[in-house]
Amino acid sequence: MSDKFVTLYSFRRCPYAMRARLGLLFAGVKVELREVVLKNKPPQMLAISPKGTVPVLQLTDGTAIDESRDIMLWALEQKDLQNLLDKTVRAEADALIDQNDNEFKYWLDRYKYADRHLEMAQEEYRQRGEVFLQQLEKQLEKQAYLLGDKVTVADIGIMPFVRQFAHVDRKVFYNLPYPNLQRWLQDWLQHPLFLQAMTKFKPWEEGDELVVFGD
Ligand SMILES: N[C@@H](CCC(=O)N[C@@H](CS)C(=O)NCC(=O)O)C(=O)O
Repeated sequence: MSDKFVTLYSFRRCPYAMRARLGLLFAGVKVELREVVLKNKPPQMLAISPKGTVPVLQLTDGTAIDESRDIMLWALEQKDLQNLLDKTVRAEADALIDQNDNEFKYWLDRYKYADRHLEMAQEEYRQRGEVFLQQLEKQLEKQAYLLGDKVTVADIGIMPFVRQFAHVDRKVFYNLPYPNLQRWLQDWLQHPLFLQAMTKFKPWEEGDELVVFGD
């Protein structure tokens, strides 16, 4: 960790790490980025968070935040120019993210890795996941973002998981009867901060030059 920067241990393709990076970018908080290879996690990361999941944010006082949701919140609590933590919808945002993390993610994993979960057919896993997508579609029928006409923490917290679901089979996803959800996802995939969140970095090694994320 440098003296000046908070450090983010990240993995580009991980949806949890994506939401953390989006939170930092929306907040305009610059961090030192350390790209992790999951098969070879840096001991520096494991020393501060032995559970070994990404993302992990290490604050300048050494404190580690090792839940993606807490990293988004920490970032937006520093600076929230676009009011992503809008108090009027905060409880709804929390409930929707809970549902994403506790229910949708379960079916998403099984849909994505159906060959490792032979109890049900892939299509059935997809349909279970779609229950959440139908709920999102209903929200998006009446507004541009999940909880209104402005971005909230629910959008950035959930978008990476819907993206992963869509990318299991794009053809199938874009043929489902969820035009508003498809439009919402498409908009996110082209959003400048999402594109910035997906910048590629080479895996971090001790002694590397500092990589600043969020410039
Ligand atoms: N609840 C954690 C979950 C993070 C998580 O499971 N990340 C995955 C990658 S997407 C991971 O690091 N898995 C450990 C591994 O594969 O070794 C969070 O929200 O940060």
